Amino acid sequence: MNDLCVLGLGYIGLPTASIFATKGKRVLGVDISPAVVETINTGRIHIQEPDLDVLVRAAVQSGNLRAATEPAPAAVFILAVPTPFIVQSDGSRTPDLAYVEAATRALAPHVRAGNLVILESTSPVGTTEKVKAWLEAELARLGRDVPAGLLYAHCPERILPGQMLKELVSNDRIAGGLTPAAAAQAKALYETFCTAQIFLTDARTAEMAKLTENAFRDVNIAFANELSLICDRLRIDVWELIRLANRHPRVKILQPGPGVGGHCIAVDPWFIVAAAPAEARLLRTAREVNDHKPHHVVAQVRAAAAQHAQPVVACLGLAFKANVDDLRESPAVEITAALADSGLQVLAVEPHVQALPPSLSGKVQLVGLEAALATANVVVLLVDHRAFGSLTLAALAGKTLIDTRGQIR
Ligand code: SAJ
Repeated sequence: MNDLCVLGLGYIGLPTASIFATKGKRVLGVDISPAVVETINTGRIHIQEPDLDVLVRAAVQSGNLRAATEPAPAAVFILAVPTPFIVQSDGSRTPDLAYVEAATRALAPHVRAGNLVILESTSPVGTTEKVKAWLEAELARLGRDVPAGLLYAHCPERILPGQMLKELVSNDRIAGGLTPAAAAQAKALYETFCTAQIFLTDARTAEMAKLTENAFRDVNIAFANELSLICDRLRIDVWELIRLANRHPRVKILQPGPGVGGHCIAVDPWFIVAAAPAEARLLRTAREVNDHKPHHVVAQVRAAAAQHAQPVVACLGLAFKANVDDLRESPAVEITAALADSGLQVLAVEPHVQALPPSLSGKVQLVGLEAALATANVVVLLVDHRAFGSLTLAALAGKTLIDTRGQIR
């Protein structure tokens, strides 16, 4: 029998399944995509993350990691599926737990007495309780009794894209159980590879802790983004301002950018806002400030383009942040699409992808950095990729530069 069955082989499930496998656990990785399953079973990967290819290859070659489209019995089940939000007609965002519910229900034929079910997906408060209720409802539907001693815990991941493998091992973790025994068993499991501290708590506190961490960062980035708008109005260099203010021993302002992207920080605060709308006023405003920033950048670029008789805009970077290939919820994609939709000729440079996402294909041309700089007269730095690190103001002489990351000096 498998020691572990990990449901969802994306940015969290795949590294987690692989690291357990390299530590000697027999792991079945499950994904609904046959293409993902086939890729992993041949020791390759479908996402980009430094050193993940080496880890997955080692896990598969050891014989301890196997991928399939259906779960199978295991001692521990880990749910690592997406938890997006749904935009309601009134503009509010509510969590979409459909993937968690479907993955939980898929476990029902396979759970046995004493199994531990761990929810790793970032989830609204109360989701671990729902996992238990969904599993019990599905067992009833199948005519099965609830196996004795099933345990449930929430152990949110905290790893930073771009540094996942390091942080997987060295970040402190939280193990929140529906019961103390569940939390203790989850802790014992993660000690297989986690060299940092693992703190025990209840599932609701663990769920809220994960949301709180990302909401904290969102509010702090919103502060920086709001400062950048204020500085634009007051004709102050925001980067210089932040550098100077951060010399105060208790001030640590983050960096403004084109907006906040990715599947975590731009999403998770909404789970708190949806659960406590009257109280979460600052969190909602931070989301609105960060979501507004791409519109500000689009307006800046359009104003700059209007100064040229035949404007050609080069958008440098499409990923949601530096040195990753992830275009999900990327403000850079949103800005590039909006510029193309406004009728401008737009070239996109993204060294981390081979093809444009659907929202851009047919609208903009994906080109190399040199080709873009040879043609464009308006250059918009959207992502501070290392690949753009050698760009200087001198090299861009004669062009209008909009540097949303404050990188080019
Ligand atoms: N950003 C700024 N200015 C900054 C820092 C970030 O504009 O000073 C932007 C980035 O460009 C990006 C977005 O914010 O668009 C988010 O990037 P990030 O690097 O702050 O965070 P993520 O989304 O890659 O990962 C976060 C991390 N959470 C925290 O740092 C509290 C990570 O530890 C979590 O595991 C991850 O979310 C997750 O999966 O929840």
